Amino acid sequence: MQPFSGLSLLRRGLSGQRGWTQQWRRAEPKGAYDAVIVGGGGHGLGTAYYLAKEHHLTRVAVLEKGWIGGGNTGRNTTIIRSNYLFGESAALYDHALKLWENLSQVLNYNVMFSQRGVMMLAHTVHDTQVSKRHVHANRASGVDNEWLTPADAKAFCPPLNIGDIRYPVLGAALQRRGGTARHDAVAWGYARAADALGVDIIENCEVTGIRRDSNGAVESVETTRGLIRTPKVGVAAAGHTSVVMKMAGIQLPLESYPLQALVSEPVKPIFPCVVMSNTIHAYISQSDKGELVIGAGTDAYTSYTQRGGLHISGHALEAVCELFPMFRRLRMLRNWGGIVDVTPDRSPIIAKTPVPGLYVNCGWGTGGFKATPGSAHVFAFTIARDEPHPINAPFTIERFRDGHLIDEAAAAAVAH
Ligand code: FAD
Ligand code: PYC
Repeated sequence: MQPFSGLSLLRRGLSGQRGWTQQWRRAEPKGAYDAVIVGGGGHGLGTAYYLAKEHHLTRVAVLEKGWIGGGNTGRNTTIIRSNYLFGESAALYDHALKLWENLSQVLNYNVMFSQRGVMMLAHTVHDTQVSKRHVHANRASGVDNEWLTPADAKAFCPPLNIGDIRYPVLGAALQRRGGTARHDAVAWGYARAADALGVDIIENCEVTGIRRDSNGAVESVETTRGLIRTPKVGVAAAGHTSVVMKMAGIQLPLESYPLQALVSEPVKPIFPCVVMSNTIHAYISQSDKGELVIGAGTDAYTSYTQRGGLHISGHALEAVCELFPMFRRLRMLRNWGGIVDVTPDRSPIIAKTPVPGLYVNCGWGTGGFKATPGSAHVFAFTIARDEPHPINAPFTIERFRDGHLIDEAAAAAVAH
C-alpha cells in the first residue's frame, strides 16, 4: 500500500475506507497445489512465506478453518524470549529471536517487536537454583540471561513489591533481548508477504480428511470447500493437531488444554518490561494501548473449549495484586482462552512423520508465539527438502519412543 498524506488518509477514513487495497487476495481453492499448509496461524502462514521466499515453492495454499490469526496466534500474551535450558532449545528459540529482530523490515510490516526485557521471578530456594542454572546454561550457549538481586529486580521494574509478601522475591533472571510483539500483526504481515509471492490464503476452509495413495503417501486433502490434490501437507494446527493427524492415521503424544489471559482497562505507560512468575502462575506486561496484559496457568483438565476456569484467572489476579499492589483498583475488561497442545517433555515437534509427504509442527504448548519465525523457517526447510533443518533435527516424534527427550518443563514457565 502506498503511504497516504494526512488529508488523503482522513478522506479515505471518512469514505468508509473505500479504495484501500486488501492486504491479501481472497483466494479460491484450486484443484491442486505443490504443498498445502493446514492452519492459518503464525506458524502456518510463516511456513508458507518461507516456502515461497526461500525454497521457490509458490503453488502453495494455507487452509484455515476460521480466520487468519483467530487461533492461539491472536490469543496469546505475546511474550518473546529464548532463555530455555537445553542447547537444542536455545538454538531453536534464539534462531527465532534473531529473526524477530529484523522481521518488521523483512516483511515490510510493523510487528511492533519491543525488546523491553523479560524478567522471571524466583520466590523459593528451589526457584533460585533452577533460575541460576538457566542463566549459566544460557550464557554458556551464547544466549543472554543475567541474575538480578531483589533490589536490582525492583530497579528494573519499579512497580514490583519486593517487601515481606507471601511469595517473597528472592531474585530474578532477566533476558534483556526478550520482549513482546503485536500478535495479529505477525499473522497479517506473513499473510500479506506470502500472498505477494503467490501463496493462496484460504479462510473458512476446514480440512476434514487426508487421503493417501496405494503406497501410503499423501495424495490429497478433503476440505469443506472440496478436494485438493497435493503431494505435501504441513500441519500447523496447534490445539487441534491430534484431530488433524488422526485423519492420516497418526496418533501423537499430545494433550490439549485451555490456557487463558485477560486485559485490564488501559492506563498510562507504567509497566516497563515483562514479568513472569512460574511459581505463582502469573505473568504481566503492558500493551502499547495501555492495557495490562495478564496471563494465568492452564486448566487442570484437557478440553477443546476456548475458555478456562474462573478460579485459575482469579488466582493469577490475586498474585498480580500481591506483587504489584498499585494494580489493586484496576478493572479487568475481558478474558479469553486458547487451546494449547502439550507434549510430555514440553518441547515442540517439528518433523517428518511416518506418512510420506506429511509433516507436522506442533506441541508448542503455552509457548509457541515466541518461536513463530524460527519455527516457520525450519519447518519450511523440512517440507521443501523432505529432511530436517539441523535446528529442528532433535524435535522428532520418535524421541518419545527412543527417550531423547528435551525436558523444558521449567523453562516453559507456565504450569502445564
Ligand atoms: P494457531 O495460531 O492456533 O493456528 C492454528 C490454526 O489452525 C488455527 O487458526 C485453527 O483455526 C487452524 N485449524 C485447526 N484445525 C484446522 C483444520 N482442520 N482445518 C483448517 N484449519 C485448522 N506463546 C508465547 O511464546 N508467549 C506467550 O506469551 C504466550 N501466551 C499465550 C497465552 C494464551 C492465553 C495462549 C492460548 C497461548 C499462549 N502462547 C504463548 C502460545 C502461543 O499462542 C501458541 O503456541 C502459538 O500461537 C501457536 O501458533 P500456531 O500458528 O501454531 O497456532
Ligand atoms: O512462553 O513465555 C512464555 C509464555 C508466557 C505466557 C505464556 N507463555
